[in-house]
Amino acid sequence: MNSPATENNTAVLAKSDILNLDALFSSGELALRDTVREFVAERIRPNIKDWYENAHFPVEIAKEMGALGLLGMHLEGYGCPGRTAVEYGLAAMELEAGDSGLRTFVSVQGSLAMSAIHKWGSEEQKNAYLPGMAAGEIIGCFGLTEPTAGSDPSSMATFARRDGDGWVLNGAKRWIGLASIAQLAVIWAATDDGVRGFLVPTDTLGFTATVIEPKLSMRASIQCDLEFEDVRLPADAVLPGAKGLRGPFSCLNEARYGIIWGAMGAARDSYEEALKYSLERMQFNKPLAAYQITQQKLVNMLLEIQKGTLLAIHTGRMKDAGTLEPVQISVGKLNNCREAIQICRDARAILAGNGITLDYSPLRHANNLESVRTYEGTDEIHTLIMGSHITGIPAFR
Ligand code: TGC
Repeated sequence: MNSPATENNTAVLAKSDILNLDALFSSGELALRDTVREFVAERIRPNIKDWYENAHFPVEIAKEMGALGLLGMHLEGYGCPGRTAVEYGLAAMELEAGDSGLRTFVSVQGSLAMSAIHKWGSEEQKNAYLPGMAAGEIIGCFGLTEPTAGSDPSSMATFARRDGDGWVLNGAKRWIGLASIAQLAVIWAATDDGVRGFLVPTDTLGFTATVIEPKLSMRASIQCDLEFEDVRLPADAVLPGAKGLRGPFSCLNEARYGIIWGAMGAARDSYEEALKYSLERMQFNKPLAAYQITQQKLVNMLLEIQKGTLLAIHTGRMKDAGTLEPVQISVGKLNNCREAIQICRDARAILAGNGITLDYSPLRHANNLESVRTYEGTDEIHTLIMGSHITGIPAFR
């Protein structure tokens, strides 16, 4: 039997948008998606195997992403691109089709560090940092999670005490993306006045960032342990608008929102890899795609990709309309991470032995998604946020 794949891969893949979801986007949104898709094809796809194998984050890509308008892209003013939530989502989807680690960089920089300053910072802080961060000249990180405070940030031990006009910071953070290459850290700490956010230049005496390694997931990305030993900060280091956990949680909403889209990017890439492979790979004198079990796997993957993408689009439209609630973000993050990881694993199964090499993307994506389903609220936390919403009973404690 002849294989149709090599004749026209593009035409085969085009049939995968069965519901014609592309019709739900404007021409401007599709153009932005294509630009990011090209960037991923040129800059990420040819290199990701080496970056992943060597646990390398290509720091030079920060300025390239800044030039493309990918950093803080849905923030207004202060040199930020001012794109819509849907456009930001489409970019996240394309970037994560390349690799979750690269999408995570955009997310930590834009949705966490920049959005903390944009939402809660003074005019002076916004002017000092946001233009450079949007350009990728200043890299930021966001320190909330601690060695003993992951799902429950209210138990954080990091403390900032008043010292004259300023502050002295002591404590530790864990799993902080980009921290060893960042110039600026947004650090959340308990104070006598509740949780506050602080802007900490990473060259401040007493600030240490140590890369966590080796990792089995998100290897083309950096996560760190942080230590603060009598870190002295001026009075104007504090973010004036943020008081209590609402401050960091509202930034997590932004990052969780991007994941709804990003996870579907990793799933789509895995599906496409499996579809192409199944059309080319001959066994028992016919392509794998000719077997009913393979077709069932592919169809089940595609069903969830189309549903998950619809969920992302709906969520994005609500965000742009200003009606999106945190519990609705939990719906998308929980569902799309859960489905994406299953899709990547099923794609790996179609690739069989070849699927365990870095020559193919699905197992790399599946491993990455173990991190993605864990950070910004685990599956369990998003389940409990929804459970609390529908029953009125918070079961976190
Ligand atoms: P609770 O008492 O319910 O709320 C405390 C205050 O926060 C408000 N709030 C939110 N505000 C905006 N958006 C949300 N999603 C919010 N969730 C809660 C709430 O209204 C309240 O405000 P106020 O003004 O009344 O004080 O808080 P809780 O502690 O009971 O919440 C429970 C729970 C489980 C929902 C929460 O703790 C939670 O979401 N836990 C998960 C934490 C999480 O996602 N951590 C991941 C952090 S990722 C990270 O640090 C690394 S970033 C990635 C990287 O660097 O690579």
